[in-house]
Amino acid sequence: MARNIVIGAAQLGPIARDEPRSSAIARMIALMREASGKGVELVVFPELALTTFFPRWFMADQADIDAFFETSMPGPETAPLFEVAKELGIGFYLGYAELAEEDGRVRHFNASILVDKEGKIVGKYRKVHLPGHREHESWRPFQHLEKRYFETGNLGFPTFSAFGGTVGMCLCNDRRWPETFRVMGLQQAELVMLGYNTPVHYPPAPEHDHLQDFHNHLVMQAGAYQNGTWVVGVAKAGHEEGCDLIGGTCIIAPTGEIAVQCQTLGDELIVHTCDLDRCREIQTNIFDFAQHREPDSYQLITATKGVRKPN
Ligand code: CDT
Repeated sequence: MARNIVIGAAQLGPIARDEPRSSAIARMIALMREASGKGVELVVFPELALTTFFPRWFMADQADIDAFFETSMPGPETAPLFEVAKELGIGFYLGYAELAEEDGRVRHFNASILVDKEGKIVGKYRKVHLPGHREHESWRPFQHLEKRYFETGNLGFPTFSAFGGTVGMCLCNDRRWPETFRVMGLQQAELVMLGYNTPVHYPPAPEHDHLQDFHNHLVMQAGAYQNGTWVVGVAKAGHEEGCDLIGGTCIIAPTGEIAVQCQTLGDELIVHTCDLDRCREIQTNIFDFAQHREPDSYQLITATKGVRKPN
């Protein structure tokens, strides 16, 4: 018997620096209504979906930075997204910049939430792998200041029981690290959702620019197959404030095959019926962890951050 869930991957085109959250949310609501008409139960939106990708600018004034963050979720501006989702009986994944008061201080995270069909937050994730740099680097055509504006996520990679299965989340650069998927795989993930903002141009190694789409799918397909899980990767795409972002939003089966993929670099919804029971095809065979993993031989993975000298 199948354990089907109809999933929508809702790619967003560019969001301008001066585009208000109300506009981005109206675009997301339009995609959500389209998804509802197609029987979707869960919609996945991109990373930092409420604003432009602000780490591309150096900002000295903390107030200017904080203007891109949410202090509550839902807040006054995001409430309509929750209300429409509840009205339609659709769950969603949303990436956003989170400003939290924790341990007696203000914290900044690149976060995502999972919201159930009743509009209740049932899962939260804070980005672990923050790419880019900390200081202003004037030689770059645009900055990538995630290391400056965010703290490393402090929630690990949890999985949650939701939507009739076991689901996990990550964000953008996390997808490039096999550890991300494996930690969730070890918690029986059947679906991993992730949003991304990936520039076509990578200033430190421009000779790889033509490989951005390839690397995007390569890592997500590998993560899906090696852990026998569905992966839904959703882009903020297109020409945003002078910077080209890749598209390639897709839904990947536990076999590593792309089931469906966006065709544009704008707002676009793709839909697929994902049978969570298909995870067993991989998880009880080639990647039956209990039978075939050899963790004693992997200790270096958690024992060191960088490389060590060869023997
Ligand atoms: N948002 C994000 O993590 N983007 C990075 C860009 C490359 S590193 C500067 C990514 O891994 O796609």
